[in-house]
Amino acid sequence: MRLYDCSTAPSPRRVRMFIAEKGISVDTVQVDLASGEQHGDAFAAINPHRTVPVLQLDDGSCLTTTGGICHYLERQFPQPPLIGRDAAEHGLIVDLVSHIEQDGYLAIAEAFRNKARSFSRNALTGAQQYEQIPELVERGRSRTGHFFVWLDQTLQNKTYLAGDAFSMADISAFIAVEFSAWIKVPVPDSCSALLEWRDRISERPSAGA
Ligand SMILES: N[C@@H](CCC(=O)N[C@@H](CS)C(=O)NCC(=O)O)C(=O)O
Repeated sequence: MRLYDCSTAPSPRRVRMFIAEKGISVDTVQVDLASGEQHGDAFAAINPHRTVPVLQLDDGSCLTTTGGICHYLERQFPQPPLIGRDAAEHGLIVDLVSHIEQDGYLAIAEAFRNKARSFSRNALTGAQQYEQIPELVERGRSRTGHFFVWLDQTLQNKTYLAGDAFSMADISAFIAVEFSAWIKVPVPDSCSALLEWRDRISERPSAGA
């Protein structure tokens, strides 16, 4: 197996943290997103969507989303379980991750990619070029604030997002909260459950992966 990674980007960091929690090691190849390596022919042949992370399996086939990669690793390395210990918990974690991606990552990316000069013709990832829409910057920032409130409410009286067990939902949300620093939207002091949870997750060795 080989992980196509970018040490500075949030999505591959989710996979690195997942791998660290599993206690396994995977060879990695750095893809230089800043210089546009993802758009070169060599990487486009590996992932036509031109994003990282990508997990290349031993037979040469490639998984090209964080979700696909983490679900594959969960099947291959079931311990410790990170996507649920039973059917109900599995469904809950998949639900949570879906909301975190829609309302967290996409909101932050909307604010970031529609502002940063380096993305002036690449407001969305992938082969097609899309111009920035400046109005989406404020909308993304506002959505990020609502995302924090939702996380805070979800964490009331809980150690982890899905309950008493650490999971892929915590990994996904923790890195989304870290990603929000890129748009300088801080977690408000009123979100005390979220702030306490963030401190708890940041103490895990995998948080530095
Ligand atoms: N849906 C993909 C999204 C991955 C993604 O957006 N990755 C970003 C880095 S965090 C990327 O590769 N960006 C390439 C670019 O900006 O051109 C996943 O879940 O893995």
